[in-house]
Amino acid sequence: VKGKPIVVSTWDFGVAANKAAWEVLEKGGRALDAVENGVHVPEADPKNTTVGYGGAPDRDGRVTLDACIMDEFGNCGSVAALEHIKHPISVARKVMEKTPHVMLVGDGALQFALENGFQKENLLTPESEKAWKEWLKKAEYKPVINIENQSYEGKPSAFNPLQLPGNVYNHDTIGMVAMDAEGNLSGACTTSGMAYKLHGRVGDSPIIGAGLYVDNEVGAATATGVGEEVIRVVGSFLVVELMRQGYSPEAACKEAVMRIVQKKPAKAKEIQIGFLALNKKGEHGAFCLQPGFSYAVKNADTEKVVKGKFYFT
Ligand code: SD4
Repeated sequence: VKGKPIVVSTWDFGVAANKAAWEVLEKGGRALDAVENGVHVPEADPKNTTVGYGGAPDRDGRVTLDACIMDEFGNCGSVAALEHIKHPISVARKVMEKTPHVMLVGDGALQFALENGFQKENLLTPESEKAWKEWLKKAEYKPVINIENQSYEGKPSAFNPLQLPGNVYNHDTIGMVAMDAEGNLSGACTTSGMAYKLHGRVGDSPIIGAGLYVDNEVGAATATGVGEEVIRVVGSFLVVELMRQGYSPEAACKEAVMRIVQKKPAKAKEIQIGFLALNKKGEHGAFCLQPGFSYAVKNADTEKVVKGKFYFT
């Protein structure tokens, strides 16, 4: 089945990322190349403090990145707790293509990246270092949920030229899923993780099935928000399996959110999680716990930001 190319990605910073993905898709390129190209944008943006370069560090001041990628054949690659490399998504792709493994972590992932020609860089920007030092003054020596979101609330977004009025400007992981002109699906997910997390903490984003899942027969899904709760329900895999059973993308995302609410009702009230899905027909949808989640859509006819529906009002 030939498809009409489309790319969707989490949050309003997805607009710029989608543009880069679209450059590949509109030329008839592969969805895999599109999503890699797309998420490079927030990874390289120092103003984006939740992905790649400029990402908030862990509590010890180290920027540790998580990313994964998955293609239409079910191939996948992932890196977790990777330091010093600006584009973890491309290291994840190399793990997928050049090794018999799916996942490399920490020092091993860095060693592999350096052997494959990636440059070692300092990813801690002066701004992110300053914010971390500010946090250290009170230093609640535990991860703070979505602290990165608080600094954005109510402020105009630096990322989104298509701002939604009344939106809450929170951002975290970028998850992107796309369909190319061949009708094939791929996805990518990349993040600096929870701000001021314990050193060594890994979220959902690099975990295949949790932060991202692609099944070329059915659809693709990705997640954003507090990774621990997404891992617990293997969220993105769940969304794709629900689409297989006939759920629309939005209904599948809603059901996955409900699973989290049912399992941890008290916890669910305090956190944000959003799922975003795309099916084989090119239909997309999202659902999240709290207001404030948005996602960006681009195809030949449209470029827009859509507000995610949410459970808690
Ligand atoms: C994670 N889903 O690591 C990512 C992003 C995040 O608060 O920091 N959420 O859990």
